[in-house]
Amino acid sequence: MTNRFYVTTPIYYINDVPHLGTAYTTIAADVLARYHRLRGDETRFLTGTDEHGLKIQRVAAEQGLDPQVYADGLSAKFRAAWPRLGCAPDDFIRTTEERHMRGAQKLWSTIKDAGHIYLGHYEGLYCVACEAYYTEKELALTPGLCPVHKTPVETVKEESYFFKLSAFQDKLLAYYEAHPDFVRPAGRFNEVKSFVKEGLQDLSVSRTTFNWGVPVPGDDRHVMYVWFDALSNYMTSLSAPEDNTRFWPAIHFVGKDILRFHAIFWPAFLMAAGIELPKQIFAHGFLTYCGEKMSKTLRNTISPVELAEAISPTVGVDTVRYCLMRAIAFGQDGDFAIKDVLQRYESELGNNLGNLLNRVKPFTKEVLPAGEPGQPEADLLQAVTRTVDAAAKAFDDLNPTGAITIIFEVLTLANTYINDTAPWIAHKKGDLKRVATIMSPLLVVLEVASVLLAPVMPQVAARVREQLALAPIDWSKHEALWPFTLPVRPEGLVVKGGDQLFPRMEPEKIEALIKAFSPPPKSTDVTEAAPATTPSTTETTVTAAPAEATEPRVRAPIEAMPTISYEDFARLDLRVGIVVAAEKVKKKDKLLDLRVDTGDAAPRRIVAGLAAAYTPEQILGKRVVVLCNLAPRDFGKGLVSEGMILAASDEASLKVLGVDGEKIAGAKVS
Ligand code: ME8
Repeated sequence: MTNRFYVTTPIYYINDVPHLGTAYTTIAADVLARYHRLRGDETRFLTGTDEHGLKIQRVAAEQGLDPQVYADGLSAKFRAAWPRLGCAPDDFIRTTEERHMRGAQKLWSTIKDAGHIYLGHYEGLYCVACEAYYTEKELALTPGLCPVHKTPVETVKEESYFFKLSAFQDKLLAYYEAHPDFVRPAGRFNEVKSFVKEGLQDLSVSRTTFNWGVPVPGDDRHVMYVWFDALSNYMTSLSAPEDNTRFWPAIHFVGKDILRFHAIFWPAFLMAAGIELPKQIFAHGFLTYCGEKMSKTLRNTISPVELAEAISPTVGVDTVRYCLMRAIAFGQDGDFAIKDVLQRYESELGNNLGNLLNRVKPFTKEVLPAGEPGQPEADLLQAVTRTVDAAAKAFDDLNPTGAITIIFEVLTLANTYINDTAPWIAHKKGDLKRVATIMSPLLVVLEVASVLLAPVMPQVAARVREQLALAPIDWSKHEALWPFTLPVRPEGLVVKGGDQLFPRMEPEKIEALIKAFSPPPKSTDVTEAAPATTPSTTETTVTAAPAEATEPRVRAPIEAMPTISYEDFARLDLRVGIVVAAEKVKKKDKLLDLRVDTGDAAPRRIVAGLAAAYTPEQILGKRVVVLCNLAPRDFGKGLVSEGMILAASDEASLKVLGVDGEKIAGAKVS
């Protein structure tokens, strides 16, 4: 019987572009999907975008865009980002697609026909960013504010369809009891059980206050609650365009923030519709940045593609994948730190994996008959066999961190084996048979590693295989390649060699990476720096900065402007603004189309000639100084700028003016 594996990520909200946090889930799902492909399982990996709801309708309106046009643009960014991170989903579903809307309506009708949906009224405290209601109790620690986003909740009252969630309390508890691995990790499963035991209330599953959603079948005054719509994607993707329903049930990978929706609501909907429940729901932890969840709303995100490209055009993507999977035990929280990434690049990837390949290359350029293997050779091969089994167990157990640790242990053993057997001595003596004997298990280690590491580092694995003169892995075939039987190297196959896998980084590059991907220093850093007698890091950075300009730059003569009165100056409405959205203007390569939060009811549109100096990703989230009462300027085709961002320019560059510290949007500049 064919084994099947169906893994899903959450479908991401499109209120911004993908970041390292969302990449974390997607990469984890890709790693597991690739592992199953290598096991020969029929595998399906689904991701996509969640495009309905008030949040999206509002952002689109703020940008003066039709929600569908807005959704098309943002969804395309998600679709394009994943292959650039080595991820190969089998399907990318969008909730605005016809196939999905039809599927969601079918699920609704099945549940309604079974008598589990009724019409009523709802009043509650709603967080638009979560698209969820909160009880007073849940807001006890953050009165009036969403506990996740720290933004105000709104009181919402509306006619609504309700799902009879209360009727599923006992059924859910019985199911949990019978399926002890339904939710993992176990600690989170306990939280889910406690929540259900406290009692479930019926769930409001439709909205009338906005219309950007899937119409409720038979009552188009209502659109479906975005979570009802979104959760159904895991099934709707299987029904169209072709029938893939054989893949159900799925394993859902989700962040811990949305576990309740997946472990309570979703199973209850499925029970109500008479559909088999998911195989498992795995809630992983948060990727944090300086201890805070990396999130679009908190504006502390890092672009994974930019990070990967900055590390290396060849192995940057796999370095990012490796670090995310290795550094953060799957299920726990973990902080992103560029220094940690650089350290792993050098010590684990460079000094262990890269070094092993390098050390083998000089002794394997020709085919030589090997002698009888001795104890060290036999020991190493046994360790490889154990590694193949143990890594498979770890991946089967959804523990990529464990799998990587196990695989790297055998690489360390192989490096120690080279130290102990010292092939260079035999080589110097001209004992080439001994050299070949020593090399023989090392070639097995490297070939096996090129498969075992392929789920996490597909491009690096391909490079290792190329250098070893092995055929590339064909991911499109569901071929069982996991080396439970150790490979035998064909006679006559010499090692091709090639560039270093992880070349040592120059100190300047390391410094530039640290600078680019470290959090901005807090405003207090300068005043809290070490006493003046000891040079502090802050001081070093400050004094080092002017040295960047190696040649003294000659300033053009300045033409003084006429003097103005203080009253003239006071008429300028200068404020701190935060760039909340940015994109290039088509066919105008100097312009960026920005939305800047200047403390007004809605972000203002500013069209700025900054495209040569900043990419949209670089300017996003920046605190800038905005002249807010400048007369609007029309750039044509509806492109009207409502202010000006102050920037300093000389012949060399153009830089926007920032503000020290974390001043709020709208803070007065004078
Ligand atoms: O919740 N660390 O979408 P979303 C780890 N549309 N994972 C993170 C993360 C971080 N800092 N930030 C985001 C939604 N994620 C809904 C889902 S599914 C039917 C609907 C990941 O764009 C994590 O998987 O807010 C989290 O659960 C998901 O992105 C939330 O993405």
